[in-house]
Amino acid sequence: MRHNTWAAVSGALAVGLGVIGGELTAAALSPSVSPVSAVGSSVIDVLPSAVKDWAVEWFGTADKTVFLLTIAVLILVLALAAGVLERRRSPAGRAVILGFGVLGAIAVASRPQATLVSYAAPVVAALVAILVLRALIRSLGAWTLRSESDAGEFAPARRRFLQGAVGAAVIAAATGAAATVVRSGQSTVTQQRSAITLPTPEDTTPPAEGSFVPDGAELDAEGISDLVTSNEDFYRIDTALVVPVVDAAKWSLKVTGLVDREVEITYAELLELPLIERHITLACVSNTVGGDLTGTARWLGWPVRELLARAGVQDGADMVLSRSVDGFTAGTPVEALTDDRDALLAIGMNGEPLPVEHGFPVRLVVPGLYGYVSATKWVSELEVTRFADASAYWSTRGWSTRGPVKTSSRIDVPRRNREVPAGDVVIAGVAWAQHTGIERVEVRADGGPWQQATLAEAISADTWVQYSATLQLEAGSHTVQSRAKDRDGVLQSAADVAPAPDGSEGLHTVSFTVT
Ligand SMILES: Nc1nc2c(c(=O)[nH]1)N[C@H]1C(S)=C(S)[C@@H](COP(=O)(O)O)O[C@H]1N2
Ligand SMILES: [Mo]
Repeated sequence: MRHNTWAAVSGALAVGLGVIGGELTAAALSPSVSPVSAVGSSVIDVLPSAVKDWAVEWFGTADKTVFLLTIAVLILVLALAAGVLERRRSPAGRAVILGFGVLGAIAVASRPQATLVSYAAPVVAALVAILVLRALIRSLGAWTLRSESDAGEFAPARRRFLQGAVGAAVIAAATGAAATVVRSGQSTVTQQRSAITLPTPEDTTPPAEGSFVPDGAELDAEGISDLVTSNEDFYRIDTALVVPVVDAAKWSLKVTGLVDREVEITYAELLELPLIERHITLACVSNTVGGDLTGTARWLGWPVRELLARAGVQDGADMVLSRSVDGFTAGTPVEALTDDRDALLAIGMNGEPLPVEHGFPVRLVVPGLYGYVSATKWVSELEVTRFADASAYWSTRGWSTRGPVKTSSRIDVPRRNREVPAGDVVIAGVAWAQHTGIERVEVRADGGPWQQATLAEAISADTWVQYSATLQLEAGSHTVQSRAKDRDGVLQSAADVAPAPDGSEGLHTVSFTVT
């Protein structure tokens, strides 16, 4: 192999060892802020305002694996370059690595969870990478020199370099494996979560005399969305590259800002309070018409208004800026958290403690508002403030400050491009207008007259409702649409509107073949 190739390999080995050293240091000292996750999260935070269209897509479909792979490839390319640079123009390669160490430290500094010990990880990473690179490139230099001056003499120098390189690779593999084991050992929060016994709610969703779901809330239409979405199937949207790991025993929520007195509540205190359980349909503002970024769960929690009442919201405050441990913020109208709609500080989802990726130990759930302005997961602070004085995460990135959910309906069956037998064709799906409720749903085929669908019983105004209709369709291709009307008499918008900046509009349109 050419010497430049070996120099590049040296760069990759050095940076690889450095990254592993940094991740191990972070695992030991500061688990929630590793250099790699900090760099990734910083890139996510910085990019959207710079590349707006791209941000819109990122917001909708957070493809974290592709993103992490891209970062890994970028690091690899730079590591290879650093190796070659170090061989040709020492210490330029080490300077590149030092530069990356500094960037890593800046990224760590930008993380809200960072403490002083968090900086140990980028320092260790840079130090290890620099020392290994220098050692390998020196030994490569000795071999190169010999091979140029005396072909017979270069065997020992070559052997020494190869031993060093193989040694580094073996150490990288071993520590990499060790790091994986350490990381999986950090599942203490997962264990803690499964050990929690949720209290019995004082009150459940009306009209729940002994049952959460009224008779007739579920229609018998094959392929229709489950009325209650399972935790496994529930959509997930957040900016967290690595799911925040929050120890419930150490968790607390502070109420600050324009309040008569700051109050703080712990998880143990929350468990002792009279909790209520509500079915609430959550929706993401990025959901496209007919999309699947919406779901209904049974949430167990304490009404946010009770906590705000303890603190005493001062006159003039109109917004609560909820903050997550990972820095995400949402700006919610005070009114939505204090009126009768039962906005919750949720600790349970469908009978289980909140899943880690859905906000364990505590999150907000507010009926009627899109998640980005209300549903803060891993919530740690409620700052009572004014819309005029504060902006939330997505509001500074081109999304609307206010985010009421728009009335919408979705066709679940028939699926797009399916073949269905001629005759009675069942059109079924779900419709939602959180906090207002659905009055009726209509469907039509091929632009014909609207026909009223059968509406199931609603659990509450805050949940979606199943509907179904039977149309007579002849063989051939057909297109069906649905539209909902809310209980204020407002019809679902038929305009073709994209999700940004305040939610999609339009009629879900599904084409299929009748045979
Ligand atoms: N900490 C945190 N909370 C967050 C977000 C986030 O990025 N970080 N995303 C919000 C958005 S945009 C939505 S739609 C909901 C989604 O909640 P889910 O992932 O439990 O479905 O969470 C909200 N809460
Ligand atoms: Mo969202």
